[in-house]
Amino acid sequence: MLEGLRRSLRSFVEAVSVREVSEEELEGILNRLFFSLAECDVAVPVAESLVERLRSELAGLKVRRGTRVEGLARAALRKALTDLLSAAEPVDFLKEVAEARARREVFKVVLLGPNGHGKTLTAAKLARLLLNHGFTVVFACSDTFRAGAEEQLEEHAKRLGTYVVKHRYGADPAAVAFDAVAHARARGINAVIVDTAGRMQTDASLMEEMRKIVRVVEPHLKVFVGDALTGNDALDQALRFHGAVGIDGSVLTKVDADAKGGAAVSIIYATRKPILFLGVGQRYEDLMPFDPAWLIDKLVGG
Ligand SMILES: Nc1nc2c(ncn2[C@@H]2O[C@H](COP(=O)(O)OP(=O)(O)O)[C@@H](O)[C@H]2O)c(=O)[nH]1
Ligand SMILES: [Mg+2]
Repeated sequence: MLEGLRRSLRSFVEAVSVREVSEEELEGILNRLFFSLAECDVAVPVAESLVERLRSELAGLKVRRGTRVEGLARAALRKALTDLLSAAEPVDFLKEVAEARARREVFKVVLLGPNGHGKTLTAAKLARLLLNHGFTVVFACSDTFRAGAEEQLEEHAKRLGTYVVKHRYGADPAAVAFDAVAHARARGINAVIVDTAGRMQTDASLMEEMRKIVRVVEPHLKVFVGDALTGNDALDQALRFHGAVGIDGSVLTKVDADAKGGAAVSIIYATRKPILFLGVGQRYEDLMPFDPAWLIDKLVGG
């Protein structure tokens, strides 16, 4: 997990620490850092911003050899990453669900994102988490487009001991979501998780469909689900969905298989919205609450 990014940050720290470097050499080192960040799926504007911050922290400082410099370089990196990642206000998912329950509201979360990025499995993982914390949950199968979508969600529901509200294939996804909310209200169910489609004949009709679901359901959270393995594509898609409906945060999936690690930093920086969870495997419990401090520790070390 995240080895690539960790490695490129570590070689930066080493390059400035092993011996005294001139301003020119520092430029070369920062250049190399920029390219290795880009190779690790850190989006270009994010890599630029990180390098810029490091340049201003480290320039002027007569960079000398030894552990002191290593400490300074690490501190500069930590500071730069903290600035980047604090662009987003954190969201406490379980707390928000608990607060909705206290207000006697059904908590509504809509999962959005491209096909195959992990929406349906994430829906099941979120349900597992809520059930473990004593909430009741129902799914809305608002992917009425892809063959097998209902069966997939029903299989999860069966294993979790919960229920799927669904219509026929080709039905209006917003109507399904609306019915699920009504179903939850009528039965005192705490939360509705709306699973949506990722592919349509045209992009415009998919975005129109998402906007309609959001209009009808008025969700507490609109969560983009993006696959870390797709790197910069996940970032572009996050911005696309954010532009269409205004997301509240993201779940980054398949982080267990992601050797590069740049997608998380890029998505937070570009959307200015937090990552709520990381998907770190195919089991229901493979959902990790995301904490920027954890990421920074993992990337920069102590
Ligand atoms: N390794 C791993 N696989 C995942 C993760 N999340 C989803 N997947 C897999 O990715 C594939 C697509 O997931 P799915 O939920 O059907 O995507 P959807 O089309 O967005 O609903 C499935 O094979 C999932 O098991 C994850 O965090 N780690
Ligand atoms: Mg799906």
